[in-house]
Amino acid sequence: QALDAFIEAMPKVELHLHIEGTLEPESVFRFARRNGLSLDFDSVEALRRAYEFQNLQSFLDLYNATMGVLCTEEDFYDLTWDYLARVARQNVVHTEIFFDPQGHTCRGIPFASVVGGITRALAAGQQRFGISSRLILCFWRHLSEAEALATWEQAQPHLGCFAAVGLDSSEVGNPPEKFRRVYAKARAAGLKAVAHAGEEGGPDYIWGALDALGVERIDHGVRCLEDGQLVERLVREEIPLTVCPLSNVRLRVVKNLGSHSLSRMLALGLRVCVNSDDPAYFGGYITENFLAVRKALELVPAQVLTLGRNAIDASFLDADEKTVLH
Ligand code: ES4
Ligand code: ZN
Repeated sequence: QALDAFIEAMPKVELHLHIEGTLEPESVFRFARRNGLSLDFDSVEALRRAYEFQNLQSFLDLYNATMGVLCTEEDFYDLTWDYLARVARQNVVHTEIFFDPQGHTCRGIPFASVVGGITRALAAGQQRFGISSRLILCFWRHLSEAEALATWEQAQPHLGCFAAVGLDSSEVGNPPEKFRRVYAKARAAGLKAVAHAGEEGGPDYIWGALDALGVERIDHGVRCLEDGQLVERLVREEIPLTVCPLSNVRLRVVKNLGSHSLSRMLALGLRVCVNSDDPAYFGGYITENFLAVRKALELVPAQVLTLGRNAIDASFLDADEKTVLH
């Protein structure tokens, strides 16, 4: 397939990537060993076999547990560096990275160690690989508004490190409206806003993210198709949707890739792009996601180009930086 060679060579922009979701089983063991922690798994193979999920929650249970091996600033540096070194080989030129501070501060890890390790690696990755980046602070939506507000306070000395705030973890039962106030504070401080919505939750969660949180992008958003008026608005307002095809299959948001609505969303004029979400857990980084949808949905070159360009346009890069990538 000539298009596959094009996909591999294409300079790519990633907009939906949880840095803790790049924790490969080998690294779980490496970090556990150097931090003197014991694991519930006997081997790398046993851990990898546990990467089999029924739904979002069964994934989050494992993800929230394995990130417990990340303890020191050096761990966060190495995690981020390993990710950048890997995707440099996939021709990723710009990446916007989520992190979950509450997954670490709840274990007594200083906020500054997390942010320091990640941002030092991002700066080194820019130097070494020429990969530009933005960092997005995510609130865990299964925790309370008070805990999100406390996290926002802890973030104050580091606001210059963040391009945006985001919202992730268990969607259903934790609607966007719960975080209206903390998002208002973040936007008042000059940050942009994104939120996971319409992955397991219905169209109401997407309406809520737009209206209560003022987001500029929707992460996932695949369930927007259940609401014609919502689709019309997303098209009219050119709201980007950061779709994650392999994630949707592995978390059983869709039955299989062949029934994924990505090409239908493109045809409707939605600003969709292809992303990897938690690549260590879902079987692929951005190139594998592109190759899998190319094959399953029989994408043509124009569709691949649109997906790649949508990501450039939807990024938080400056207008002149976008022009260079186009
Ligand atoms: C996530 Cl796929 C997904 N959905 C919601 N929250 C998340 N955190 C990490 N991956
Ligand atoms: Zn995600």
